[in-house]
Amino acid sequence: MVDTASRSADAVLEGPDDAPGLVGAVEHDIREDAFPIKGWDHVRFFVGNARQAAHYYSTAFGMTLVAYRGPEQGFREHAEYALKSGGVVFVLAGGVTADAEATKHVARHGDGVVEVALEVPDVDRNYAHAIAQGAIAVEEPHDLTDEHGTVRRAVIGTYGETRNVLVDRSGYDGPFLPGFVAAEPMTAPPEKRYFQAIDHVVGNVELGRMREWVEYYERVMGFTNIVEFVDDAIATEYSALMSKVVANGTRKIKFPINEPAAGRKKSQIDEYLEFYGGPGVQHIALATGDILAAVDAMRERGVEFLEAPDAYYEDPELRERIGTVRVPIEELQRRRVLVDRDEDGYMLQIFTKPQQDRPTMFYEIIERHGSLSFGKGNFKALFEALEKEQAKRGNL
Ligand code: TYF
Ligand code: FE
Repeated sequence: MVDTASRSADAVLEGPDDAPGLVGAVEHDIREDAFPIKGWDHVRFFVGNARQAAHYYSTAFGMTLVAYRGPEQGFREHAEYALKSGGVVFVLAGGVTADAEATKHVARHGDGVVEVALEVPDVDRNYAHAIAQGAIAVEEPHDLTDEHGTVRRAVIGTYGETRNVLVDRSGYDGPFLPGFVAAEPMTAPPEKRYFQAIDHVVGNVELGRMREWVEYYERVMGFTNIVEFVDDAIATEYSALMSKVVANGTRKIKFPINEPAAGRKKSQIDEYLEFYGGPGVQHIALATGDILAAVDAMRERGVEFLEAPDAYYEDPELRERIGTVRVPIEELQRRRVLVDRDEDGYMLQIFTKPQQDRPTMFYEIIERHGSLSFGKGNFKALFEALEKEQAKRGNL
């Protein structure tokens, strides 16, 4: 297939995708780690109609189709579309047959994340360490090869039916993974990408099981618990949840894990677990250098965001807590962008509404300025906005 697609995509996507400040990364030598990770590789979704989903991520999220594999390449079960925005790579896989893996997964869960893939220097070493530490074995290390080279890959299990894939792509120079062919963008890529890196990927797990999954990542991947939100932080009179964040040494890879907690109302996490049919990925936070432009462009293209009330912006306590940020508060208010500050700096964030028919997965857009915050100062306003939507669905 022609090369112009990957060339035009690269032109749009050039520039630093992994500036450490973008995702709150810190100086750290991964050679010291028992489970070294270079960064996020990609996120793979099973969806009901991959062609149409790829079009939505192209038009509404400003992503660019770079690669494809399906029946035409001899993969009879699935049609898979790989899209990029800077360093963010999503793979949307849809079932072509009634008994395809994706078809069955979608019947149970609706559209959702099945694989969170991490790039590692040595798949065999990471896999061996993980298994020795009690990781759930899914696929042993193996090679994927085509005319562009070889990718080494292994898979371990995590919460629900979600998996962590380990990838070493140092021996490969093709459009995405062996078996994929380069593809033309579906629609003209935007002049400026809306986001360029994954900041964190959040999992929802059953009541009482958060600690277990936090310990899993501590043991298997050598992660450390960097933040936690216990009942008093989140389980106010509002929808209750508990959350702990584990991260690798560079802080590039951050996995918050939520569980429901008893509150006055049905937890947003319970709603997710009910409609997804078990644990899974709740949200992906996408880092941007310009959240105002991103939100404007995405709204214009039909993406719906949660709306913080005017009271949030007019609260003198907020202005006191936040101090000066790069734009007047009115600019944030106009777009319903939230802001939080900690001892290291500040961050701007906003959340989409669920992005599929079921009230399950959604996205966060985040612009960090020194802070490694997860938006604790915004929980009250955020969860009130979230519950307004939950109530509209009759699930509160
Ligand atoms: O990732 C986080 O922890 C924050 C906080 O429904 C959060 O973004 C937690 C739950 C939720 C929305 C945001
Ligand atoms: Fe988040």
